[in-house]
Amino acid sequence: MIETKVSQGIVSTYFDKLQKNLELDVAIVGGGPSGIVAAYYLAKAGLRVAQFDRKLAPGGGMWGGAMMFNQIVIQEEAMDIVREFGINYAPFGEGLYVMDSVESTSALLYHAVHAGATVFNCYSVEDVVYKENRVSGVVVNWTPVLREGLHVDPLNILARVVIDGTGHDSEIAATVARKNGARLNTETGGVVGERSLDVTAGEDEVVKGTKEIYPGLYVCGMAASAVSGTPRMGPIFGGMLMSGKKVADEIIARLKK
Ligand code: 48F
Repeated sequence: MIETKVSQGIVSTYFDKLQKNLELDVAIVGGGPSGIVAAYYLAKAGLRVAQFDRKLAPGGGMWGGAMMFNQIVIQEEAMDIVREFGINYAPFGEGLYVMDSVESTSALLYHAVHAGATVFNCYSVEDVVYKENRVSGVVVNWTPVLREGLHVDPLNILARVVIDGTGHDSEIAATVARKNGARLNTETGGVVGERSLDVTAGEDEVVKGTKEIYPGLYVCGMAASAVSGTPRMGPIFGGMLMSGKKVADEIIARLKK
């Protein structure tokens, strides 16, 4: 019967997909622009990568441009990445380019999945797997389960490295520090906290702050900014794309040795 065939198609292939992703090279927490760019380059390099986002529609803060004016701005230094994803753009002077935020976000997501990354939406990462003083995976649960406060245990997924791409709250780095008394590779040993807005410094420093901050745990995007205490930069997205590419390049160099 067609009705059950439809259900079978979904259930059997979904559980195949989940099972294939229980042991990963890279688990990316958060589906914002930095994490999606990282997913794309990691998958393109042939690594097993999955990305988990608690929302129904991953994409983080990129869909809405600024104040829901759905345009974004990107500077010259990041334009190679924009071209790699085939996004339309228009020059706006002073080395800046504008593009449609909906086209940009959907292009990032499309290319990441097409390159071989698996995106699990509606998944919240509530903890990490922490063994022998290193981060070794993620602990996931359905977002609606957590929102409802239901008493349901999560599932565990192992990964050789984990990327915290959770944005302004740097949730994973904060969890690792808080729960395990872990000393992060930052000035204070903890999450320093993002500073107020400075576009130039923010864009530059977010890329510098993109690194391994604890054995097995990397940060990218606004999570990198929050962890290292660098300024926010507002709705210019080049730093997010470059941060995603940098974290991917570092991990590829390490895991492909
Ligand atoms: O914040 P977000 O867009 O990440 P980003 O890559 O980009 C930041 C920019 O959008 C913007 C900015 C730059 O100019 O300031 O804000 O740093 O997206 C983070 C994603 O992570 C998900 C969340 O739903 C969002 O889509 N997320 C956060 N915590 C968790 C999570 C979690 N614990 N588990 C799963 N997903």
